[in-house]
Amino acid sequence: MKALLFLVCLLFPFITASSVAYPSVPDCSSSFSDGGEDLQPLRRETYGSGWIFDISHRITSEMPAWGSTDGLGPYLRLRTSMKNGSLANSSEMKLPAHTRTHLDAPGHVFDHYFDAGFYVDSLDMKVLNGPALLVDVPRDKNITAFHVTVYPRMSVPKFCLFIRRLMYTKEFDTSYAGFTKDGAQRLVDNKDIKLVGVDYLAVAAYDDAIPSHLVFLEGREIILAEGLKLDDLPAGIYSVHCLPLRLVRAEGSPMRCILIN
Ligand SMILES: *[C@@H]1O[C@H](CO)[C@@H](O)[C@H](O)[C@H]1NC(C)=O
Ligand SMILES: *[C@@H]1O[C@H](CO)[C@@H](O)[C@H](O)[C@H]1NC(C)=O
Ligand SMILES: CC(=O)N[C@H]1CO[C@H](CO)[C@@H](O)[C@@H]1O
Repeated sequence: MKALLFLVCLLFPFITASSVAYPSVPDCSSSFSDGGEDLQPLRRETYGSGWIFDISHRITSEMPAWGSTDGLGPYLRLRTSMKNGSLANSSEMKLPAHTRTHLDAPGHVFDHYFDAGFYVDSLDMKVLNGPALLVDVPRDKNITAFHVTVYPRMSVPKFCLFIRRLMYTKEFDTSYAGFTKDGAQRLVDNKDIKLVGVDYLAVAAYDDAIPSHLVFLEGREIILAEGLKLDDLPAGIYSVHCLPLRLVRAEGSPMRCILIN
């Protein structure tokens, strides 16, 4: 067994678990109704007896998209339709690679890495699947080195949690907080942290998003997970499993992520 040590945001102790059942999902559920009254699919946020948490957001045209006031917009269309006499319904989709719950590969902010082929398909699945620590951080402050104390010999990939609920507004919110350069550097210096995840669309504040991305991705060791659905989850240790698409020539990919308690 690996020793588990902790990343602690010193000034801001862990919150206690929300009494609200995980999670609040204002943008889905009732609007879906396939088939007749008796034919209703069950859509869940947790699986098993509540020990598997779905931390990916549903993709809908209403969801916030980077820099957009109108959300993602239509992204799916039926190419063939049974109602039109085809043998099957078959849709096609068109999405930005950095849509909703997604990851950033090194080629996202380093042109020479992109040219050299550090695409999503080159990422180490071991980094995306393993022990994770979910940390609560203040929603309205950038995370600086001052806020992050990393104990040595930490051997778990890390998630940092922002409870901002911004993913539920259609309009892209430029006021979200993220890692400053020195905050990012502190995690990079730790060496054991290979996965950094946040719950809004980028790991660093809108005004100054690139420098922290550069710090995180330069070593090609850290994978950034963005747009996670972490609301109402208690801080603590989980097992994380993220599966991006095996895209060649893409510096990002939507992915499905779960946490197992
Ligand atoms: C069905 O066919 C009509 C007429 O060709 C077309 O306008 C419509 O877009 C088609 N719908 C789908 C879902 O394929
Ligand atoms: C976070 O940092 C950015 C870039 O320096 C700055 O524009 C923003 O106001 C900061 N946000 C907060 C909440 O301090
Ligand atoms: C399963 C599925 O997507 N069914 C769709 C097939 O296409 C018709 C339109 O022709 C839709 O109404 C169905 O929802």
